[in-house]
Amino acid sequence: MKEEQNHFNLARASLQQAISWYSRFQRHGKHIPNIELQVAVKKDLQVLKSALDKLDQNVIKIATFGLVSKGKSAVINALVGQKILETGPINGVTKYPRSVRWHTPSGKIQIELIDTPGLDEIEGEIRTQMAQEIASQVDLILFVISGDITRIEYDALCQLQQNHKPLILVFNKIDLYPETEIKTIYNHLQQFNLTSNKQRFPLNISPQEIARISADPQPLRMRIEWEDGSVTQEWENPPPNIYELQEMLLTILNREGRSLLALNALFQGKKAQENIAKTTIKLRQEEAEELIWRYAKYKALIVAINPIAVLDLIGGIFTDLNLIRSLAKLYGLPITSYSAGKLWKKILISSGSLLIGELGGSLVLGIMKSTTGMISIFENPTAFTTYGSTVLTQAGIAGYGAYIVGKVTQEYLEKGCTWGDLGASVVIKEILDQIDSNTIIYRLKNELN
Ligand SMILES: Nc1nc2c(ncn2[C@@H]2O[C@H](COP(=O)(O)OP(=O)(O)O)[C@@H](O)[C@H]2O)c(=O)[nH]1
Ligand SMILES: [Mg+2]
Repeated sequence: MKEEQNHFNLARASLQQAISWYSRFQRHGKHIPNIELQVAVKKDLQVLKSALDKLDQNVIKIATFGLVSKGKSAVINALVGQKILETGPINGVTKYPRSVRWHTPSGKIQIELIDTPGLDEIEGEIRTQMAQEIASQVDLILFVISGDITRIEYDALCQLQQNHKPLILVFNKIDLYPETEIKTIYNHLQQFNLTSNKQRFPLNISPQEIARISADPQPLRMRIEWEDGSVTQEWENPPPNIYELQEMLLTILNREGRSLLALNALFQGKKAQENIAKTTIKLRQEEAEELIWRYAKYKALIVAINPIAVLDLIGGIFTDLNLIRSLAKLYGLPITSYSAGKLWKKILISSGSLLIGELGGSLVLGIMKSTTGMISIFENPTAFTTYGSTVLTQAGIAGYGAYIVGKVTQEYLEKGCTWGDLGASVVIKEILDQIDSNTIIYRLKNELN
């Protein structure tokens, strides 16, 4: 419980920090505000704010997904104990997503149940888009199947899994399929995993995440024998058998509901921030190119005019760090000077041989430059040309190095904008690292790694 509250608070702080950062008008330093950019990131900023709102409302959203007539609407009715949503055997009773409040027996958690049209009811693009949109907003997914799991359902499940939401496979209508065991469904899933081309991201559902229920059992014909010896037949509606799902949901929500909320809001916020970064980098492209070239020239110049080996190396590093900071300022993406240093190290590793060559070469050439420059020039006329060409080579490599640093910085700023202190990615990682292995979130952790 304490841990859950901590996760919740961390997520809040992280989102608040991001909102205040991206709402700040002056975050682009001295650069002229780009109106086009402000308009372009408006929607993502809104998403960021709604992630925080959702956290504050403290309502857990659960959506049903599945093919038509599997009983998605019936499952929600059974959970709330009322026939609120229309159900029916003909295709397409549920036309639009609808949501229903569920007051749980304990009353502690607020839950919103979202009913969706069947995945096979609306056509192609729109269907995928709507499903993904809902899936990206909810905290938990109930995927309803009955009879057996089909290839189409398996594919839909794989696609939903990309949202990194906990998922319960609801095997409905067990009154019609009393023989089917969880093990059977599980084995079929495994089979699909083996024969699919998605082996790199196999569907990851454990038997503990499969619930067998009958949300709206078929009426039973009852034979009634009366005292006077007469016999009549009557139809009786058995009550829903939803116990297994209810237990599963309540356990999850009590154990990790708030952590789930926190994680979800963070994922939503992370995506919005990455979008903002991407848009910013795209719309500031020209200014950035100019900046990078200017620094490349600077660096080449510093290296060329500096006769002392170690100093030109240090000068080069300074230019690189400044370039990183200037780019971060231009884009207005969060980066501290501490992370500029770390970024530089990363860049050094990632752009590998070239920069290391620059460093190594810089030292060797620099020393040659120092020795030929300081001592030999006066004694040996050919040393002068050696000095000159060494300088040119070294300056060229250094300038190109700065260019690479600039390019890689763009990439890192785009991906790394959520990796600072209290950044969404950092907090997500922290929550996942603390989570117990018996939780449903734990599965997400493996999925994300
Ligand atoms: N036998 C049986 N029928 C069910 C069960 N759950 C739902 N149904 C029926 O299946 C049909 C489709 O249900 P509905 O909830 O509208 O499916 P949806 O399209 O997935 O929302 C309806 O006629 C329901 O009465 C169940 O547990 N057992
Ligand atoms: Mg329906």
